[in-house]
Amino acid sequence: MVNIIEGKLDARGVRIGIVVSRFNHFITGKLLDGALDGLHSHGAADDDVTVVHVPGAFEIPLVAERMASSGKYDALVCLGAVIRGDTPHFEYVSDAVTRGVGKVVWKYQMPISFGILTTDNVQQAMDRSGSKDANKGYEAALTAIEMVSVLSQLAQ
Ligand code: INI
Repeated sequence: MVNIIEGKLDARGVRIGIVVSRFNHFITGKLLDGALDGLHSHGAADDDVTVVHVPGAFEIPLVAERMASSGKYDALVCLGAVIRGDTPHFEYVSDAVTRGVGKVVWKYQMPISFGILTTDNVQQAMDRSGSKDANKGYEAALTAIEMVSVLSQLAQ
């Protein structure tokens, strides 16, 4: 018989930290709404959810690192929107935040979902910050819940 481990989408009792950047807030606010919707609709209690606002996506990894090291969270959800402009700044910010969040995942071996949009234009970002499944924040929240469940089953 094959052993199958699958994550359950049950956020009851799961302590979640959200780091969300303000840059492009008309998008990141919607990602945050989507993430909170995803958590609430899967049983998360308000008291178990902490939201930290940071200026831009570049600042996300440092705060994620602090939250991870605190031991107060079972998973983190990182939300941001890096939208391509006319300068290479986009490449530097998106590269730094991707690598930075990845390092925190490996250092603390904890589920940290990547709800940071890196898009070529505003329209692409809007298309990914709609409701439910069309919202990468919602998706990132569900990923975090699922990964907490997968890792806890692997630890048994
Ligand atoms: N920050 C973003 O979150 N998204 C962007 O699109 C962006 N662009 O394009 O510049 C951006 N820049 C700010 C950056 O994240 C830092 O906050 C800033 O460089 C100060 O450290």
